[in-house]
Amino acid sequence: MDRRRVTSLGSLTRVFVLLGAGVFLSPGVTAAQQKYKLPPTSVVPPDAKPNKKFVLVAKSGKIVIDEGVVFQAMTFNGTMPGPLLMVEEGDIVEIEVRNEDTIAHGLSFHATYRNTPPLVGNIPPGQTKKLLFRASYPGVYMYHCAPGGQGILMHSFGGMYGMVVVEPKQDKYRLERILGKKPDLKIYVLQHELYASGKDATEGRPLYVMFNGYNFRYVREPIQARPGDYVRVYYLNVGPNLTATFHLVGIVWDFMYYQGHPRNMMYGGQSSIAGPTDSWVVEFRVPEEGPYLIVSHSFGTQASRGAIGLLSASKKAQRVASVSAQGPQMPLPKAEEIRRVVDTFAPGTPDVDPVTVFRDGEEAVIKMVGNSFWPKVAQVTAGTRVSWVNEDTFDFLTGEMTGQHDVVSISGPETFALPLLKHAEKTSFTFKQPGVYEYLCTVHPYMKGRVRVHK
Ligand SMILES: [Cu+2]
Repeated sequence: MDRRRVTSLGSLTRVFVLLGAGVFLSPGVTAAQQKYKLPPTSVVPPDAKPNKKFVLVAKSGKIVIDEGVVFQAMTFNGTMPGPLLMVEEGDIVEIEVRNEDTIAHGLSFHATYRNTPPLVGNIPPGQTKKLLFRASYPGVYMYHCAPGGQGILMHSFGGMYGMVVVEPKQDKYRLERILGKKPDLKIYVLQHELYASGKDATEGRPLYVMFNGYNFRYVREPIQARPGDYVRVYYLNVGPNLTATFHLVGIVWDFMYYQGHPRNMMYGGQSSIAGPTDSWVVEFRVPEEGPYLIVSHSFGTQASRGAIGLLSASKKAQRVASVSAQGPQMPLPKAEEIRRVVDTFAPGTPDVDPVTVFRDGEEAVIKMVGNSFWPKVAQVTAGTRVSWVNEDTFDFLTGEMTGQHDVVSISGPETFALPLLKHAEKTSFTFKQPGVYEYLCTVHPYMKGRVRVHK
């Protein structure tokens, strides 16, 4: 700006602005600032006595994610998402993490304002570790498995995550203050993606995107409410890849709070945008009877893939006080009732992992990407050289923490054990005997592939 043009009028304006700020703005801001007490971090002495305790058990297993659809998951406590953990601001919390699996796991706990990897970072099979912390900040947080390095990313694709809510003590949510009551209904919604392969996972092409562990879970069983109800939604987008826009058809939020902190308040709003691990608390009143769709407004990649629910309002609704973000615990269907098995890291049913046929005389190249082989099932004729190339770029560290892979036969007419590969390294084997060969990566034993060799 030309300084000569900043005349006495400019100076006068500045005086008014300063006066205005002093007279009208400062007292409010200052009062709020004065009232606000900066919380301590989460660091507590090792002998601090927890007033809340939780146990998270890491294990792998099959879970049901749709009618007749089974997912080979890595879980906390056998469900995906794992348990909904609720504490209050200021609580001293102990989380015991037991690894009952055959591979390393760990824990990353986003409500914790301290260095957690030395405490619960990498937990070998059979071991138990503990995290002790103060829940310093209110909000809606994610927790997930964190064995370290590449394993942190892969175990998130496997389904090891859940929601943590730290209820505020210092402040209240605005609608609670205005209405002078607690919510009639609390809905905890965790949005998450499932991938058919490590390749899809690293490319962000989900097979399913769901709320709380099951495709269209709340379309099948709508959440009940009554007109006039005060509803508070705790929404967390786990991802692990996609950004979501959470929306309720027919509702304008009265208030929304970014990350669930009561001070991060906005008025009104149709949707809340959430990248992976972003969260919101949104509050509204149920305006009248009727169905209200709960969706991720990313229609093609998310809503159509399972991220739709229903809030059903009627005067005589039998409503519950809260809807948990924990995945359902359903018995596995009988063998003949299983339509599909999805396994991100190993061959599932042929409809998700069809056979890729390589032509004669062509080099058959199988990629290793996202701790899975691609294609997972290959077909070649006898005498064909098959090559494996490692497309995983995180080739630091070792064990579950690395993206280095090898190729070792489990069964088949011939045996082979090919060397450990770093990123962009390649190895080959020529199959001479016809038959079906099953193989795995010994670093990540759940990473499996199959080669069918024809005459
Ligand atoms: Cu894990």
